[in-house]
Amino acid sequence: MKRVHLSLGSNLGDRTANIRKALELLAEKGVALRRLSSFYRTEPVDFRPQPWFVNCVAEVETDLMPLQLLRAVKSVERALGRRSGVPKGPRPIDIDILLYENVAIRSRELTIPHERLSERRFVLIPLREVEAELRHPVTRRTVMEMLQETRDASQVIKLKSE
Ligand code: PH2
Ligand code: MG
Ligand code: MG
Repeated sequence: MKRVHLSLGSNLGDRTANIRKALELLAEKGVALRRLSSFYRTEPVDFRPQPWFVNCVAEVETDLMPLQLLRAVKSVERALGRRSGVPKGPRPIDIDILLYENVAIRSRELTIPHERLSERRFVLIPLREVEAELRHPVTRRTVMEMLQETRDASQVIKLKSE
């Protein structure tokens, strides 16, 4: 089994329900949930004029190889109504592969670790909750160090747990 960290986000429809449904559908495809961060209300970054997101980070285990995992992720996004629209614009679900063991991959289809991992508070804050001591496989920075060094100042607000 490989240990993987995923970032999940939604800013259309019932945002927390979309994320929970995505985790259920991933489990059906052999991507088993091990740990889940709190849910956070997060200010949009990159493309600002859109609704706030709900974001979280999941630690999962899978036997799928990286490109198989990417296909599973894309099929779950489609099942939840994801359509190609404005790049970085509103979406019912976005599932990004942040880390896959200590693997570093750079191909046309997939880059692991995720290219913007160290720049996004909406990723680093939930990731810190799940695995504070984790190190970026390429830069060797811990999550805490990346969080201290990021220039992102967008708001990330913990939701009350249900
Ligand atoms: N995803 C994006 C672009 N901007 N902003 C927040 N707060 N959360 C996201 O998940 C997000 C974003 C593109 O994937
Ligand atoms: Mg994304
Ligand atoms: Mg994505």
